[in-house]
Amino acid sequence: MRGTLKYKLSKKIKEHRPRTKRLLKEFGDVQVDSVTVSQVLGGMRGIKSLVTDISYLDPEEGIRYRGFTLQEVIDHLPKPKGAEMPFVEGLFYLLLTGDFPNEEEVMQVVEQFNKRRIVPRYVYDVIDSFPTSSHPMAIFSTAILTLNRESEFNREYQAGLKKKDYWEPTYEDALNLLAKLPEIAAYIYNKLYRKGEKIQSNPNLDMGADFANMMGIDKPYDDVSRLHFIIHSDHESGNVSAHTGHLVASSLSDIYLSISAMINGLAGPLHGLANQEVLRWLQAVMEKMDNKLPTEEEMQKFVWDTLNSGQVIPGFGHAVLRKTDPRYMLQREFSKKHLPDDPIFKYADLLYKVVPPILQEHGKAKNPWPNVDAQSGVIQWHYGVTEYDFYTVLFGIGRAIGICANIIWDRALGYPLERPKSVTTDMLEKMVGIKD
Ligand code: HAX
Repeated sequence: MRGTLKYKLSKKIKEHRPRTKRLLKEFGDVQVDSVTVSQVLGGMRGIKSLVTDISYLDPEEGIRYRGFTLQEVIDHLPKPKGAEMPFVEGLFYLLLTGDFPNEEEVMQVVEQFNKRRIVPRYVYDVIDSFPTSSHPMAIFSTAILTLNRESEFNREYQAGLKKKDYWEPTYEDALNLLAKLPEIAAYIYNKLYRKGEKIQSNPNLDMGADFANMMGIDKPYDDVSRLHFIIHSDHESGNVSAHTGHLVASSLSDIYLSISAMINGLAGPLHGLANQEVLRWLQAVMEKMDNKLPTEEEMQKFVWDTLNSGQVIPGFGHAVLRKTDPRYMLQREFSKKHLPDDPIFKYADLLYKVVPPILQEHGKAKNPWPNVDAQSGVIQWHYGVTEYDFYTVLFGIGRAIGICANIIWDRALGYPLERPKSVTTDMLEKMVGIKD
């Protein structure tokens, strides 16, 4: 066990535990934040009430994983031979430990994932029983849920597990699940859109390359997958998917139940589904334009038409960010290098120019800039994944990595059952003095 990710993690956990314990014991009454009526009625925006050391989202700068910007993460994680993007398995190591793995350490994680990637037959049966008209996110969530019978955590909990050891079987469950997600996703894709042709997983490949293999798409789709999974993995713990995963896991539901739940949150159009909505929106414009690139004025009109009909412009705005999302910029750079002449990229780039000033003039959105979802579908489309209903499944594979890392640490640090308090409207009216 010495030298493995699990060993290193156990050392990090031992070092970290006294910090949480001391904060609770000596400083438990220190005030962190206060809460206003608009926050209570406004989706708890900005209330500081969660802890995670895995990522931090600065409104102006964007996400940092373990203190590193995405560019630093991409520059410093080891890469497969000849690849432009790093091992996704190395990212999991970084998120869990806070350290960049060396080549040997990353290869150990790749091997761990490879050993655990076989998907039980009954999962395929459940997927096959869905009508082909089902949304892939519903199938993905159910397939993950079905795996709950495999949970080591449940088995050990039933047998009488000590609280300080909860993280260990949770770690095993997390690896067992993450290793299977690419195959489950590719199977769903092939069932829905490729008449059920199944391409076998290749145990000699890393996660990104094997996913490209099972999707039947040539290079650089392996790098597209690595980039996609890495940049979508975590965005602090208050967004809908991360928070759902954390909340469900706080009742000691296993990883399978928790990740299935977070996938359901990700499947909403204001969250992860926005990446499919962007493509749907662009396709509608392309149809109206007979595939010609609109002029700036024409594009402005399409944007205003959407706003005037009371709909949001998908891929723009953010609950926390107040600048262009660095995840958007990374994908834009990738697109400029690999698909500069792609017509949909040109459409998306025109939107980048046209939408922010319109949203500013419209005067509602606090952040007029593009988010991650404004670009991710454009790249997928270019490499042949044109079935945009599938895009959020890809997001889900990435997001599961960060949420699993968070849940393992939640268990290691003994974070309790989550239970905020609610009030009634009457109570609020009394608090502000408009009712006796
Ligand atoms: N187009 C039009 N109106 C927008 C807008 C957009 N892109 N973004 C925000 N607004 C509107 C809101 O609907 C809201 O209107 P009302 O006051 O009438 O309700 C107003 O501006 C204020 O909203 P906000 O405070 O700026 O934004 P929120 O924190 O409430 O919501 C959202 C953040 C991301 C949900 C929002 O910007 C949005 O709906 N964007 C489009 C959908 C999208 O791209 N979602 C993906 C976000 C990234 C992500 O989580 N990916 O998974």
